[in-house]
Amino acid sequence: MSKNEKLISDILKLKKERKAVFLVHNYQLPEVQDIADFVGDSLGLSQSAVKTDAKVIVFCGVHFMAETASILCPDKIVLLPDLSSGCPMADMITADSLRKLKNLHPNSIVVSYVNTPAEVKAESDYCCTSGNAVKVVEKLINKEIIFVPDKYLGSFTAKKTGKELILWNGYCPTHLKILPEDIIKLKSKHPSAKVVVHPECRSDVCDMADEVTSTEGIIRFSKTTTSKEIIVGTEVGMLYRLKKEIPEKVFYPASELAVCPNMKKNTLEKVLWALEEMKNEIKVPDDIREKAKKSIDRMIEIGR
Ligand code: CIZ
Ligand code: SF4
Repeated sequence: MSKNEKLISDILKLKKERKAVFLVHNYQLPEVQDIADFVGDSLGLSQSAVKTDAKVIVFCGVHFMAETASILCPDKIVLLPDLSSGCPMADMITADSLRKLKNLHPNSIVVSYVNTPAEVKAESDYCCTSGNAVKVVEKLINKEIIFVPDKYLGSFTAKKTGKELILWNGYCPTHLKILPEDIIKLKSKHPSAKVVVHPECRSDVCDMADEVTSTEGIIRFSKTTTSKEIIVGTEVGMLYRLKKEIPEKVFYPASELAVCPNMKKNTLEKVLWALEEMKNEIKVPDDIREKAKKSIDRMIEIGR
């Protein structure tokens, strides 16, 4: 038995004993994606968690995603295998700084991207994902709309909806590694390839794409496009799932440098240790949870 096979067999045995479910984000390591019950985006994963009767959720993703699972599943124990796996973009905004911004715009309404700490969601009117930001903002009739923290998703959403948004200077350091020249180079090498990128990419990169969409949107686009070759502008972990689910097509990462170090911290060993010791629990306190849940519920309501 190889080292990984032994680890996986130990993990699966404990998983059964603990009545756990494994939720794994699209950007996680291949071997971690392979043990998942569900692979997907942060909101989709949390919503699938609501539907299971598992007692324990092992969330292989970053901190704000485990918090979102805790907000939607308060009766379940949510474990994050590596507690230090945060999201630098989510940490670019705090509840305090958002309150200050709201004070400057007393008539505004706040939309926060799911990549935010729970305290920020609690200060927000609406939550949104990269997949539904346009739909959420379109629905709002307010004159002043604050959008935090991603200025690139915010700019993309402003352009698509034709609305002016009050933006925050947040960004994803990983997606910023993807440059226009990377797309130009790949397009000249593979002229019939389509380009799909995540809206966390720079605006000039988004402008060059055939489609700008969330990770789940990238899966859908890749399945439905008639093109056999696809250039993918997002975190490189995405390529593993794309190749696995759509083996008949060829995928090129827009940049090999687009690696999110935090997403790679949840290793198989850490999944095992978290389950063995039932440690690294993420629990959002009730007062914050209730307020944060309202912003998520309003978003889900718009999606219906
Ligand atoms: O919400 C998520 O899972 C993120 C951060 C990316 C995406 O577009 O799915
Ligand atoms: Fe945060 Fe970017 Fe990593 Fe996603 S890829 S978790 S937005 S740093």
